[in-house]
Amino acid sequence: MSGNHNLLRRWQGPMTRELLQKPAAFGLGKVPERLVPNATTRMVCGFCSTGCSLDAHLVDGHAVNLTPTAVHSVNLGMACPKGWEALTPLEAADRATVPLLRDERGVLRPVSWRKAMERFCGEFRRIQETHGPDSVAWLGSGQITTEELAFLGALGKFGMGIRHGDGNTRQCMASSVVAYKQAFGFDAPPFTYADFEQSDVIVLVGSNLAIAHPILWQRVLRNRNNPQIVVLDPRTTETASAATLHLPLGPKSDLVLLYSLAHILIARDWVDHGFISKSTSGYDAFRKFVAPFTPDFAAGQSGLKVEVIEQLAEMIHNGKAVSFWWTMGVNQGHEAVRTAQAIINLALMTGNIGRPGTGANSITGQCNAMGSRLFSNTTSLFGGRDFESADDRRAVADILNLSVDRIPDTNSLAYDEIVAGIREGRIKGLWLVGTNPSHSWIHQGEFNELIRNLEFFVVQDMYHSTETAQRADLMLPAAGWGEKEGTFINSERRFGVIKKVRRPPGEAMSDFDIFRLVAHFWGCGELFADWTTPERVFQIVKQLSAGRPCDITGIRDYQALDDCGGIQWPWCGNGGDAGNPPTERRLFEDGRFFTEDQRARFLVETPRPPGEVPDSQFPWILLTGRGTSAQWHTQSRTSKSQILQKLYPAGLYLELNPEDAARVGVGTGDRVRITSRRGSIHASVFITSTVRPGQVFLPMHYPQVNRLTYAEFDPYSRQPSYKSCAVRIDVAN
Ligand SMILES: Nc1nc2c(c(=O)[nH]1)N[C@H]1C(S)=C(S)[C@@H](COP(=O)(O)OP(=O)(O)OC[C@H]3O[C@@H](n4cnc5c(=O)[nH]c(N)nc54)[C@H](O)[C@@H]3O)O[C@H]1N2
Ligand SMILES: Nc1nc2c(c(=O)[nH]1)N[C@H]1C(S)=C(S)[C@@H](COP(=O)(O)OP(=O)(O)OC[C@H]3O[C@@H](n4cnc5c(=O)[nH]c(N)nc54)[C@H](O)[C@@H]3O)O[C@H]1N2
Ligand code: SF4
Ligand SMILES: [Mo]
Repeated sequence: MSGNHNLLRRWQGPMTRELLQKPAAFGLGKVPERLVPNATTRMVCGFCSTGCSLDAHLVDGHAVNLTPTAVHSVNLGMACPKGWEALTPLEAADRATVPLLRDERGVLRPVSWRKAMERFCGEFRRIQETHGPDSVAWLGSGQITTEELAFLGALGKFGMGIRHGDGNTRQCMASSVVAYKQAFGFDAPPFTYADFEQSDVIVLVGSNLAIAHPILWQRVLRNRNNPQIVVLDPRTTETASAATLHLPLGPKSDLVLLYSLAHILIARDWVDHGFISKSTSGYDAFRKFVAPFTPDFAAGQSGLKVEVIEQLAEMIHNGKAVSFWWTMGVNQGHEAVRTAQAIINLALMTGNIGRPGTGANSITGQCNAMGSRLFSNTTSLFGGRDFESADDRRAVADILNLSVDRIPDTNSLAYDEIVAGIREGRIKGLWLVGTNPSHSWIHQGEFNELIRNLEFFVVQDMYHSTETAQRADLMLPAAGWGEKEGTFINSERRFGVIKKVRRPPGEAMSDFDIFRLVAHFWGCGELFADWTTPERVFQIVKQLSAGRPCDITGIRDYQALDDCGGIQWPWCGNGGDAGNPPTERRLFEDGRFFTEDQRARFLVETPRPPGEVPDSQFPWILLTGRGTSAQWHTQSRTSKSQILQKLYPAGLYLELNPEDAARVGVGTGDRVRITSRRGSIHASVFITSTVRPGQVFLPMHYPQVNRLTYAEFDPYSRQPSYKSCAVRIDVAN
């Protein structure tokens, strides 16, 4: 900390001092300095979407330690290593403590907040005036709070006139969003975590739950029905090894396999006719469509045995409560939306939805991906509304008390289209908040080339050292989880609060306060006169949710969230009296969906191969994903804990099957070069039969991995297909 204070003294220009001492002069009002005073306070974790509750233990408002909350319906007293170590990354030496601006010599140098803001707003305005209002864009993050996402979305679109805003949830959840919207009429994951314990058949598709959602895996292990646990994953993951049935299907053969399961269920009349006729539409067309997808055909396409496919169909039929879960093995694919819908189709046709232990359930990734999906004002207008609907625009304008022509009447470009806009010279200014695409974006080499063409590139992050921050023209120092207030929405639709239990280092400010500052310097501060504290904005978010499927008007305030251990949407209270909601709720118990006719839709499309498949030059399929439960994404946070460091390999490793290792002539620990059409990287070999011959696996946490990936996108969700490209392996010399 003392280093930060020195920096503060050294670099605090008079304007910055003025900002910190007289915030009102900057439209900031009183900077909320609400460090929680009591000895222990409760907050949700800031890594994954499980949303575990953690108790921070405080001395003079400063968290000195934390433990998982003993009694809480989400994590039942447990936390994974990241949760236990959540405070440590806040103390890292590479925290950004002052704004940094690139000087004429190309060096990032500390500047005052006033200078930073003048430059940011000046450059973005200049670009808009020269190249048109749509020549600047922003990308947000599922790791900032709902209130911050709402602020960024309102400021960007209504205040600054920026039409194109997207976020890192595109890399992650977009396919689920579109699949649900089309099938259910709203982006509505139906489950509650108790479903993991109440199923007798649990089908996990492209999910490595034991690593990526370790506490949800613990919930599976608590299931007393002696459940069948089925894993569909090309690799024998930690989750697959613990399953009762593992189907190591060929990469990207899910769609054919899922259609053939439907084929078998129909052929044997193992379907719920009552549910289908009462609650769904499109079944007849669906039945005809899946007729050619025989088990033989699926076996040929997926490399699985016919008997295994039939065995799974039988399990689904025999199960009393069957739940289907999916994650990135589905969402990150070239036909991801249809694959997710093929899972939804199975749940619908067997009536496995709306009852305990059932559901077509997409598990979310980041702690607040759900907040981003509903309230970031990027792909959908606030509250899951439609930018293209005049009624929806009018409703939002009325709630926010702004002129309706401030609301764009067309949708934003998707992330990859913003990148394409940079390529084509249409986008000249980019503002990133809480995401690190120089590491995480698909075909990273191209992205890193392209951002050099930007006229002004702003990165707002907790650390000045990220691959992306190092490339910025302006770096804005942000407070992180634990240093600010707000809400996250977890995978089961539960709102939970985060709290300020640490002071941000140096001059770093919460994203919320940075947005207030931007509004002031842009000259649209009056639009946000009411947006003074996160809790005030929570009340605005409540209004934006009113009458929507995600209605939360019954949640009184943050205190109510604390008292109830979080509250799932929807919650509009009981007849005006907010009351206490039940601790667990699932959607669609009445068999009615959010579509116009209240029926869920069967949706299908002919499967097709991915854009890049192995050939003689690049004979292996490269799979990527999470490596360990101690590593988070691009490692800006998890690499800062010495405890977590001990739980994962320091350098990049390639998982290679023994047969393939013999073919290449390498053993465990040897160095290899992995080459795709886009780049070449080095890794050490880890020989393991968890990957099949012809397939290799690289964990995404190491910065070089996305040099190899092939930029292909689902046509409906525009989500990148991170999980399949063709590579060659050579002995490194
Ligand atoms: N420890 C840790 N936990 C995390 C994260 C983290 O970085 N670290 N990130 C969080 C986020 S944002 C997300 S989105 C989730 C991701 O959670 P998961 O999706 O569970 O994690 P992944 O490892 O990306 O992918 C899951 C599996 O998909 C498999 N797969 C690859 N191709 C296919 C295919 O064609 N079909 C099928 N069926 N499977 C395939 C891979 O082999 C992999 O085992 O994790 C969250 N939790
Ligand atoms: N090859 C491959 N690539 C992948 C994937 C894969 O499976 N394979 N998975 C994809 C998926 S699912 C995801 S979600 C993405 C994740 O990709 P990213 O979003 O790029 O990953 P993170 O490392 O989580 O980046 C978050 C950044 O925000 C910063 N940060 C954290 N908290 C705050 C805050 O409160 N405010 C601000 N301003 N900054 C903050 C962190 O320091 C970090 O730099 O990666 C994708 N990339
Ligand atoms: S499982 Fe997810 S929410 Fe729970 S402690 Fe680990 S990272 Fe945090
Ligand atoms: Mo994700």
